Amino acid sequence: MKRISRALPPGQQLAAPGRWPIIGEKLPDPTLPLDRLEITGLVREATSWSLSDLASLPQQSLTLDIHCVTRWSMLDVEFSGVELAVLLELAGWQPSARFISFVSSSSRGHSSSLPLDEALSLGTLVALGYHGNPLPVEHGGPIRNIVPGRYFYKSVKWLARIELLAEDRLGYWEAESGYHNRADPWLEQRYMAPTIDRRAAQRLIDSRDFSGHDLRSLDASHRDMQRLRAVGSLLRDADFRHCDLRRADFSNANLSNAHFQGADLRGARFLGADVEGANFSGADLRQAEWSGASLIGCSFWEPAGPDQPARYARLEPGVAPFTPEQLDALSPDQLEFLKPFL
Ligand SMILES: Nc1nc2c(c(=O)[nH]1)N[C@H]1C(S)=C(S)[C@@H](COP(=O)(O)O)O[C@H]1N2
Ligand SMILES: [Mo]
Repeated sequence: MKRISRALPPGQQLAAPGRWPIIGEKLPDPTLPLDRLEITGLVREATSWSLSDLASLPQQSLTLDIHCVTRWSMLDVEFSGVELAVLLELAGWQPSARFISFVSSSSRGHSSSLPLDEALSLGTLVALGYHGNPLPVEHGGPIRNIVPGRYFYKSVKWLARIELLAEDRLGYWEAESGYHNRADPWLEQRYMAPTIDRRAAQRLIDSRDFSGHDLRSLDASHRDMQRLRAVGSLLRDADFRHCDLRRADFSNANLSNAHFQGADLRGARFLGADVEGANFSGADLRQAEWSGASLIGCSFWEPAGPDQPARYARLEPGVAPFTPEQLDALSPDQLEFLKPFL
């Protein structure tokens, strides 16, 4: 049995015990088969494996830590299956193959890629089992690749095809959402640089209307943006530290991993927003509205760091802004902090 496990990488926190969050697509495309794996591209011969073919190959078990880019981690998770190296050995690859793409049976053709040598040296597993049971479909079963040492978005659910390529082909999150293509959690490679130049960003900040824009990794820190309209905006990783955002409307926005430390968010609206992994430490959240918002991996306080004291969000005692389901998604120490307010 192999074991790959360490302490938590920077900016990660433990998920609620016993609750493995479901991130991204919830289910595969119902019209596509789930019990076959193709290996194609720059191989000696394209091969196709059924689930039982895979199960009859030597099974390797692997215990590792899951680190999701939205800041939750799970330690000591055990997967079992066939090592990628074994499958590729059987398929044989051409010398021109330098990248590997893992393609899912999903309606959006979800995929993720890695340099081939990296996929092999990291010990990528084509997993069929999870703690001794078949991998459940909501977590990518029956066949999923597992890439140790990378954010979990490199581990594709409902793996249907492995393709060897001469040039890299960005995966779904990497191309659509600016997730970092290297994805090393120890280097916090979460996102690529912003999509928008400084001048265009300044114009939007001045207009206080972000509605419908893609402003990933925008730097808007220390701005006065009271009543900002950001309905439906894409603001992953955006920096709103110490902003005045009183009565801003972030309804249905994607704010995963957004930074709100020290922001004034009194009366702000986050209805139906995705705030997974967002940081609200030290923010003033009185009268903010959260119904339907997804809070997996969110922070409302953070401990003291080398150059800053501990910071706590400000909430009204006795006013419970979150539902029990929303609280379920929080890490135990975040929940502990919120308890007196609920
Ligand atoms: N097909 C598919 N695979 C996927 C995703 C997805 O949306 N679709 N999301 C990725 C991301 S971002 C993460 S964190 C993990 C989540 O796996 P889980 O839902 O089993 O926790 O799956 C990865 N693989
Ligand atoms: Mo993720």
